[in-house]
Amino acid sequence: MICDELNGGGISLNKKVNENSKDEQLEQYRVDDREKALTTNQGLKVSEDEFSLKAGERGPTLLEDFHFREKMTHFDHERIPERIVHARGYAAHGVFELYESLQPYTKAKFLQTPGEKTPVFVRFSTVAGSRGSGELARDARGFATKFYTEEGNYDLVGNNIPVFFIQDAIKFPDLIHALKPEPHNEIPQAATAHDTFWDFIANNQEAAHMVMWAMSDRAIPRSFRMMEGFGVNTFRFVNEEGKSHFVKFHWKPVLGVHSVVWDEAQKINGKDPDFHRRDLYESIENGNYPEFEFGVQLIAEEDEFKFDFDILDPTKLWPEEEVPVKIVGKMTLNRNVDNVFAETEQVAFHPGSVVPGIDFTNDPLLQGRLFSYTDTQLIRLGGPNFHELPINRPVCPFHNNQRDGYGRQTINVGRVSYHKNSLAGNTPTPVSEAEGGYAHYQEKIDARKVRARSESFKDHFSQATLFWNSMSNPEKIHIINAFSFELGKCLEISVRQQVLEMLANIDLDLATKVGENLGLVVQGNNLTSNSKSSPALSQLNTKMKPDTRKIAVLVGEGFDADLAAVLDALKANGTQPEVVSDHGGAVTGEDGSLLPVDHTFLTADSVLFDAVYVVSSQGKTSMYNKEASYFIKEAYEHYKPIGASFGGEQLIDELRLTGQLGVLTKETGNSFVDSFINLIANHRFWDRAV
Ligand code: HDE
Repeated sequence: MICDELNGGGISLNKKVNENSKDEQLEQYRVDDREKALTTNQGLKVSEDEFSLKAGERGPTLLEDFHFREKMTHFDHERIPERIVHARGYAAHGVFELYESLQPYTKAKFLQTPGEKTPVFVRFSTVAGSRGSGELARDARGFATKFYTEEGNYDLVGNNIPVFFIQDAIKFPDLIHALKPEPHNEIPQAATAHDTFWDFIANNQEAAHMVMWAMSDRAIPRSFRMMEGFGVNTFRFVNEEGKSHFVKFHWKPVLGVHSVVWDEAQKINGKDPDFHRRDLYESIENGNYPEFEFGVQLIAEEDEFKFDFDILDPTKLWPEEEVPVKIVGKMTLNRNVDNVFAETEQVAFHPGSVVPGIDFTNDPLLQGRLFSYTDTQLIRLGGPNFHELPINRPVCPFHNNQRDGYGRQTINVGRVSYHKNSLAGNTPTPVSEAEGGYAHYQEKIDARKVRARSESFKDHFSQATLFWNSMSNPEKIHIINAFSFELGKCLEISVRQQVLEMLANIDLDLATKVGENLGLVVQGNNLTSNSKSSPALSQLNTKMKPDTRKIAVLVGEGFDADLAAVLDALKANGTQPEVVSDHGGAVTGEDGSLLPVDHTFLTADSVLFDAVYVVSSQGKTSMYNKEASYFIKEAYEHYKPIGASFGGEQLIDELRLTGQLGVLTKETGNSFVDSFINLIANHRFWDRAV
């Protein structure tokens, strides 16, 4: 489609929408202040910016100092309300490319032609914490994508967990009140480990399934680049013939789904609370563009009732083994934002921003979301014109009779701002469905108005059990430990006991083990008898790749001259070795060569790396050995791969780690690199005795 008009800062004239369209549009708003004269906002050149205007050098500041007043007033108003949920987020630009046409299922233009590219903007987030909170909180992650299509913006506002806590949007304020820090003391920040959250869960057992995910490794991702995304709600595709399919959306990370361990997560929150945003930012700056494949699960309308769960229930997933995920495209994030406030903070997503061919279902959570998102932007972004902010503007023209409001930028010319009219030839005018006008799917509804929940939504445990059954042994241990940690932080024994009884409805063994850790006895029985499992749910079945993994290379003075070749080989295999030593600057090799030091033991920590490589050094101090030993032992306890060569084996031996699972000491040269890369690709060695 050709965008044939310039629309209030829209894209250039007569230009087809392509992967660069959004960037070109944003370019019109970029301002580079470097090497310019300082002015006020009125454009007046300023001669002095150090001192306010005073009555005498030691006298009071004068009201007439308009420069001081403007500067200070602007500063005083620089903050806007943070998002009530998903406040802590980070975003990037990218492109979505379609592999396979979805034309049989949807008429959405950006999903028709293989090879078609659409600009996207993606914001990842945690849910519970405020804007400055640590990023390794145990929490779901938001995964919101804005597609700037030729038919308008399409927002896929998802999470990294495929189900949700509640079935009806009316309970969302209750859930979030329980989840957020407790109101009497505002503790704890960005954590579910407190009484009100677990009290809510135990008394609203539709949350059983989601809480299993939230206590699993999924809630502590290694990277935004290594987590799945899910649309969660059931949407509807409608094709050119008007035929409809139910659809669930998926993002699958090309690097696989990987997590850190809980002890590590807590330490990272202290050592580097920006760990996830730094990872995303640096990956893009280094050209390691994060990639996610796009998939859809489709159910024909006539098959709506063929499943042993209600396909509109947002606490249920569609097992991939029953309804395969059809991979049809890929998104690549390739550009960091220029300004976090202007883009990441001001972006406004809305699951109701759809294009022709994508429609809603009666999923009662989705129905409520359709109201909430615009409403929240009105307070957060200060009025009804947030669609005019550069990051939110569609790349195609938009015309209607909406006018005025705070911060209006468009100058709508002419005197007609109403429909119908004769003075402007009855324009802007609605267009037919055939011409691209959005027409809602004509679903037949024949019902009474009731405040009720469908009987088909009342099984809260079968899929919670399915999830549990699908976990590998280490994943089960992590879940048991997570429940034990969270409930252990609850002050009310009654809350702990109630959750334990809920767990007994999912799996008696799970409940018993958590009970043992808490010193409590399970009273109830296992309600469910679901023995099904879904291999797709276990992270042990994910893709294993060494790409972009960070290796801490522990080096002291006097290292072997052949080390450089090993580091090059590790880089050639896609990993990122970074040198850590006991001092900054550079370390000197036995042949006099210099190796720049990236971090010292003061500024780096094993929790910030995926693997450790230990190299000998003749000039090691006892302090070096102490620091390196701590580093290695901690990495070992977090199940990470460890390699040693050029005499580094000695320290590994002293730590009694030689021969342990995932510890490589016996090989050298290319064989060492190959074996070490395999260990790194393995991510963690869960079966290691710690
Ligand atoms: Fe949201 N959600 N949500 N949510 N949500 C918001 O909108 C809401 C839900 C999700 O990076 C808010 O702009 C209700 C499910 C993401 O800017 C708010 C319900 C899923 C983001 C809101 C849900 C999400 C939000 C707060 C239950 C996964 C961050 C700020 C009916 C599919 C988007 C904002 C960004 C943000 C409401 C449930 C994902 C208050 C009422 C399920 C990724 O409107």
